[in-house]
Amino acid sequence: MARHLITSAIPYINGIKHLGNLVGSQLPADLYARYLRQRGHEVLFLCATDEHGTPAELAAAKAGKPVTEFCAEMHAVQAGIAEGFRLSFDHFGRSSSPQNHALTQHFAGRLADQGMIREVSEKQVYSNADGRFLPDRYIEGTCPNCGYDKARGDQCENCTKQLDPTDLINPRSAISGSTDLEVRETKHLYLMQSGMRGQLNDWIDSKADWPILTTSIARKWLNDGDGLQDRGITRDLDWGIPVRRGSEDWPGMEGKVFYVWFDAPIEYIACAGEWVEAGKGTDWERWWRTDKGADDVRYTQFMGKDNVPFHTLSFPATILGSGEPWKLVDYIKSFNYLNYDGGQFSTSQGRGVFMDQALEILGADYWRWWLLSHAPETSDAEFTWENFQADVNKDLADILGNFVSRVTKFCRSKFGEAVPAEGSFGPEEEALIETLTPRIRAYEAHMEAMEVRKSANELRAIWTIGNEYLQSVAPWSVFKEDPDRAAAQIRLALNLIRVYAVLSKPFIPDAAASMLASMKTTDDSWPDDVPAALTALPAGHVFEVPEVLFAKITDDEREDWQARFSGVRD
Ligand code: B3M
Ligand code: ZN
Repeated sequence: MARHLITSAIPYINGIKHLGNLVGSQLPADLYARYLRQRGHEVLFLCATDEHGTPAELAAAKAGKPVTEFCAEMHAVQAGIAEGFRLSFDHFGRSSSPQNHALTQHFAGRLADQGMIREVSEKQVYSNADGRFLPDRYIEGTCPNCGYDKARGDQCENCTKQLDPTDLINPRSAISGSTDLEVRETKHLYLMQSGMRGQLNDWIDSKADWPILTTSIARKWLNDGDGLQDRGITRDLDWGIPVRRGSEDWPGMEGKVFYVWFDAPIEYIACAGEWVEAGKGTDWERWWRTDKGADDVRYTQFMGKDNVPFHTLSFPATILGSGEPWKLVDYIKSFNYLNYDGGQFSTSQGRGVFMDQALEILGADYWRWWLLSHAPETSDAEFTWENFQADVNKDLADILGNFVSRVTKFCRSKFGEAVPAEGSFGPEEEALIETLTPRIRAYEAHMEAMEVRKSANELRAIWTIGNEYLQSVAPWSVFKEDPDRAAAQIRLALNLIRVYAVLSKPFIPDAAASMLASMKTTDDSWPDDVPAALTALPAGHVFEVPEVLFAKITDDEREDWQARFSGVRD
């Protein structure tokens, strides 16, 4: 039994995330959190909305609402959708919380005390047409590194390089498209992370077990001459955390706020404080301070590849630079992109299926299963409606659903709705148990290693074993000659349903719950001992035939959805 702190990249507040975002952070984080809880570990799984910065201001303006009201509403919307997908956060916080205000100001103060902050008088892009300073991400242009022509001033989405707006070739305002930009003088705080290259390099070097995707991105920017430049951590904006040095004013910084990427990762920590304030826990420092018990916490972060530089360079620089005993991440699981039907999912262009829309057409388990079993781990993956229909129908309806339905219905018709007592296990049953045991051990190993696709493949194989067993022993034929033998087979198969429910719960929690409910058991103990687990439901234990677990997606539905989601969302 260990203690696991798990965070998922915190979704930005300005809109609802698409399925590509979901599978790249929150969903695999949830899979891991659920699995570890089931195995008896103590888990704190945190997520939040990332609420500051210009995109929130602009989205609020577009919605005609004050930004605080907009954020509160959108937080509630996102929390509801997370619940719809059964994301089992211990707390879903807000980066605009008082806890994050205090902690962000605290970190800035500490960093200043440690000589890690310098003040820079800099020239910043002002848009005459828009009447405002343009934050980095609201300047677009051509990436000097890869030539991509829609690079943003903070980062190139194409090659992941962190940028400064003045690096862009042919810059323009992303708000109005205007090129009438001028440079004005303004003062900002810079985090002196460039001096930490050696320390960060050693830290990344010590992470030999991290996914190559994570370390390759980190190394790329560490070793690239300007990948670890000092970064501005303040902005000329209204909406954000006011720049203060701890609890003191910061002369010269009046009216400015911290950069959203400075305060967002600090929210991982602040969120634990919000969790306590919400009455869900008692001691957050035990998870985050190595001087207060967090040494034995294992901390895992989940995120899409575009978020890796901030988590491997800037946030660790903040933590290390503070000189305080905060917990550093132990493992970063990162993901490639999921593409949509021959192109990219795109929030800005409204292309693809968004989380709210997905739940309008199908239950969470369909999406959870398909997304996780196609997680973009070693390369980008692609969502197509044909593949979604085919795989969901095969895996969930034909393999798992069909097994549950055949076993329970056959039992009801021949023996009634209770586990039959007659007969005993023969060589086929011994063989089944023998194949199952190493499969379950392999599944555990993949789940522990956060190998999402491999875990899904193993789970599917485990379901298939049941179907194949049923097919080969054919209790419906055996029954005619030897009803006792058929009874033993069905006793085993009914027990297999319970075991399947337990193993499948991290992937498809709703179906797992229905399976356990139909088996009328609350025993969801993990099958450490497989033979014993297959006798957990004793002879005479009553059950009921469940409703159809997974209805098949019809061709009509598929075509309908394909048409409905072919355009762009406004
Ligand atoms: N908010 C991801 C996004 O919404 C970004 C992650 C922050 S993690 C500290 O695009
Ligand atoms: Zn680029």
